[in-house]
Amino acid sequence: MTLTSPNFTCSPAIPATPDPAALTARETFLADLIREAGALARRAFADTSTPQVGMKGPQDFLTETDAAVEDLVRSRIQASFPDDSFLGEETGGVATGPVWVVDPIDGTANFARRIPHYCISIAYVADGEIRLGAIYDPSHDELYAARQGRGATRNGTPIRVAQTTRADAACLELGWSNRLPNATYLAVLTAMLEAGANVRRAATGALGLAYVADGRSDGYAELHMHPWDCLAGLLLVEEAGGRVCGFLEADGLNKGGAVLATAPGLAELMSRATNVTLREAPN
Ligand code: LIP
Repeated sequence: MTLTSPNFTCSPAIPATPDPAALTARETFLADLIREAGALARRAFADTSTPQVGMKGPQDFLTETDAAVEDLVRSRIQASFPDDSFLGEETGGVATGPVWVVDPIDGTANFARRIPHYCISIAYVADGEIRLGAIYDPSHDELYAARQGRGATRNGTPIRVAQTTRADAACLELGWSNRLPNATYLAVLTAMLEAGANVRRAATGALGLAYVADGRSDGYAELHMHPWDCLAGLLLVEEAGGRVCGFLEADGLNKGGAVLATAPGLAELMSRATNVTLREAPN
């Protein structure tokens, strides 16, 4: 089975390491942008008129708000950083050189059923590295942010992954979709449960990853995710002291791929249960 994400192409990354000032400008811009986009999503969520919900495929929902948020984010980025590329879940794009990778509403299935557990996820990738990541939960006004090498925060307060080491005290999250056979996910779920862990699924992988970074969850795994679902969250977890898989190294920007992010004390359990290799822990 070849798993490729639709509607965008990716050419070899053009090495481009933004200078610190250019990255700081994007970091500040991103915090303001994701809150503006979150306010749009929150207004739409509060609108009790019948939401327009379409289906992109089995169990793959699309709301008017997904499209509206992506349009807003794309237009703001193109106005402020016209030389950067854009790659969005709903309108695609070309991931060459420095690129913004955007999920306008992650947790669309929740949003469509008026479950207040969804977020906006935006990452900035340059020179083959995730440089910036932001995940905003409009329902709780929680903004998760990270810059490569400078830690992770929630609403400006530094966050760290959990110190959990015992499987029978662990709470993990497993995501799934119909891009892989059910048996594949059931094998992982069985391994986690038999190890003694508790397992959740909340239908927004980005928030699931943010919660690992924040110590609210001990690990997140999903055996195929699109780049817009996971890049911001992977940076958050690594910057908060967690262990993550090498998503970009496995050509995830072009093909998507397996995602694993975990508290350090559960790294071996999670890697064994999912058969996903983790990046070496930083010194
Ligand atoms: C969601 C992902 C989640 C996956 C869901 C869905 P969306 O993204 O964040 O990891 O398990 O099936 O794909 O579609 O809500 O943006």
